[in-house]
Amino acid sequence: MTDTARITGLRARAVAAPLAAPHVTASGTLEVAPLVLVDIATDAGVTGIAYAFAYTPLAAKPLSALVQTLEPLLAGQPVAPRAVGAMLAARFRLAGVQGMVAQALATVDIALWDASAKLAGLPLARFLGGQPRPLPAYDGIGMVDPGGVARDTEASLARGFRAFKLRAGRPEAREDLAAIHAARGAAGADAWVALDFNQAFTAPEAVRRMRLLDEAAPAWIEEPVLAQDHRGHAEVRAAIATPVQTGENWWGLPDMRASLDAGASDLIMPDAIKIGGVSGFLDAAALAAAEGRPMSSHLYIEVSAHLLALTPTAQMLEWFDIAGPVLAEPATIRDGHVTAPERPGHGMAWDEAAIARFSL
Ligand code: SMN
Ligand code: MG
Repeated sequence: MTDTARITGLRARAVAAPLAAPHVTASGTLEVAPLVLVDIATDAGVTGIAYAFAYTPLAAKPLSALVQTLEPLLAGQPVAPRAVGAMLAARFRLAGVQGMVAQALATVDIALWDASAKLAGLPLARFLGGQPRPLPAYDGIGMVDPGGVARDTEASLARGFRAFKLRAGRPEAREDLAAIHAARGAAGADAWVALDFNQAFTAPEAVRRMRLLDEAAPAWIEEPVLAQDHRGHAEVRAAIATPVQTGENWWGLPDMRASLDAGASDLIMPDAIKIGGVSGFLDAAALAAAEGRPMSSHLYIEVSAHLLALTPTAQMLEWFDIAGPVLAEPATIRDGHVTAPERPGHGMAWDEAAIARFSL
């Protein structure tokens, strides 16, 4: 009989990691990456870690405090992410497992999967029965003028990217069309270009704009309407040629199921934290396979690189490097692809000196 490793402590910290440049979307500009960094220590000598993106610096400290509050619930628990997740979900059922509560629980899930894989001495993808493999990745280009889009696309090409997602939703649709042409002018007429409206429009307005943008045949239009408006997504989808993409704002499997039931999208892209950590992402991958939906990732390059490697319908990995500045070995892009590292766990380790600099 083997001893089960048990949790001995948890530490959560808030940081504001710098972004290479402010990132402009149709629903606000990101100046920094507010992150909550979580360490879960075990009596087996390994520590599992995870981070969550807080989106706004206003939310970073409250989320960090919420995660820290879980420590007494976790102390003495086994390093068993699904069992611990079920216990925590039951404790928070009446409060609701959405928003910050869901983010907090997902960081615990990811840190415990990291610890489990480290205990086995395996990279997360191998621990889960798969193996790291190169995944096609795209870079994000902010909502700047066409000259800026061309410059940013060139810089991204020079770093090894071949595919690009443009933030869109400028005052006039023809300006978004000009941005697509600017990106393809830099990357080639056939370059893979997707669009993201970041929930900015009503369904009729999104359809009106896509009538013009359809002609450029983007790879997808992401979140044309409010994320939770599944019927609105379905309405847009029925009226346009471009595939509809959504999923980054689904809080767990119930939102995913509601979206699929509504016929809201052609493609899906869960966020490793909002969907419920490694456990939620694996469940989403199974559901995506059953539904025959191509699945991409949102943020969380490091964990997504392991999980998409096991996703039967994997499509694209989103490159949005929010954690690189606080990691000892940030993710890397090679020939347009990202491959999960062969280090045990998900492979992330903190750069403590950087954390001290960016601490909130
Ligand atoms: C996005 C929006 C806000 C923060 C990070 C990312 C975006 C995406 O919608 O798809 O990358
Ligand atoms: Mg998006």
